Amino acid sequence: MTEAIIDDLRGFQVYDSRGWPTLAVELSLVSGQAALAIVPAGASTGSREARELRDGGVVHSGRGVTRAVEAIRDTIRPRLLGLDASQQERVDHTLLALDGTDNKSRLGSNTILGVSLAAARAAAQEHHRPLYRYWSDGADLLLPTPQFNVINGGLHSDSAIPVQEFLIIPGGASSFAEAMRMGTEVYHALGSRLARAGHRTAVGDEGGYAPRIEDETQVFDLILSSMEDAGLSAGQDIAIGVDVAANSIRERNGYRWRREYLTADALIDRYIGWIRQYPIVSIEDGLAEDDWAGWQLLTALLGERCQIVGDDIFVTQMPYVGRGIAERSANAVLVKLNQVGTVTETREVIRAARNAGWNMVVSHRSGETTDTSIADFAIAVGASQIKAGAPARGERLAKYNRLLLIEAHDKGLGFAGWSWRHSTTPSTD
Ligand code: 2PG
Ligand code: MG
Repeated sequence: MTEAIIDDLRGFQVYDSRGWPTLAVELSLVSGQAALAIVPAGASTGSREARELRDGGVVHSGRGVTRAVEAIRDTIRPRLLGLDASQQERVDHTLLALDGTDNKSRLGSNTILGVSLAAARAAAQEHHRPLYRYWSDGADLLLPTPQFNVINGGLHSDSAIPVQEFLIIPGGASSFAEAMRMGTEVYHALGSRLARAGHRTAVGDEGGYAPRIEDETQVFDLILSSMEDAGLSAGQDIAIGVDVAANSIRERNGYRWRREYLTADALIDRYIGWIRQYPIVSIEDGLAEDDWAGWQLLTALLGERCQIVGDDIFVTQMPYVGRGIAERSANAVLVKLNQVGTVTETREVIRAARNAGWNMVVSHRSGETTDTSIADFAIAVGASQIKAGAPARGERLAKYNRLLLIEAHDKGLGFAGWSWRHSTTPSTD
């Protein structure tokens, strides 16, 4: 393999989709190839996520990343110049050794991920391979089924709906392009319905609508009607998913659901009720990150017919994913590169999940940029799904459009569709 020797490396403070500072990393090779990576940031974060390096102080409410830029210049650059960017593990282990902490608190997960991704991009270019092919480990490549977030609640909007994300999942499509058509048609039908019903149609952080609706069953009904408006069969062509992001509603040992206080059992009962009534195929973070017993119960009761996805509980880190596999806490993992920090560590999680027969959903963050690495990553690691927000707003469409263009150019790729679904017939009991 040709070598991709790192010649220069530089960080910059740029801004994300919420107008907060974030880090861009430019990495160039001796050959003259140069690549750029920009890192995202979450709002509903797990407490065990690797730590970002932020400036603190008053400017940008403490969220500046000039210290990350300096860490690249003073600490990382001197050690990385001359290394081969195609040796991803070596690059990543060098970064981890320089950091030397358990949670990346010295250099920051944002700093480390920016460099790790920029190295991968530069190496792919040097080898004249699209990133998803460069990253692939030889498995059959599939375009992931999109999960479009069409209603934003929780910490992602001021809608006051406790559920953070209502997702529509067009797994009955035969191609990614058809999935986009279904997703956008339902999104537009939903916008019209909300407007007709006198709800506001302002959107939240991920491009989904943020209406003020008291009862989540009303949201499910609106989504179902919008699927009908678009001429789609709910449960067959397209289904529903939710990300409850239950960390945000955790209160003492239970959960705060608007005016009610619910135990984990009562919350799980509520989910069972939803699943009986609606074609819901995926529940993410139905319980909080510390509620391991609740997760086990949820998976035992619903895991046969529903995808149970762990995000904040696993934070894309091996010890937690390993425990989840051993304890059957879920049957799918949400994959966010910036929860752990390097491409190499994320791949370890992917390997473990794949060996356990778990589904994988590669995910954006609520604070995003036009960086499209996750689209390529999802294909390369064989993730059956990708979650990148509504089919609206440039930073969300950047990922979906990247997948559309890959599908158009590369006829060797299939589409995941419902291949990952636990039960393909709507439940009637
Ligand atoms: C989530 C993500 C992305 P955030 O909870 O799954 O939708 O949100 O980036 O705010 O953690
Ligand atoms: Mg989540």
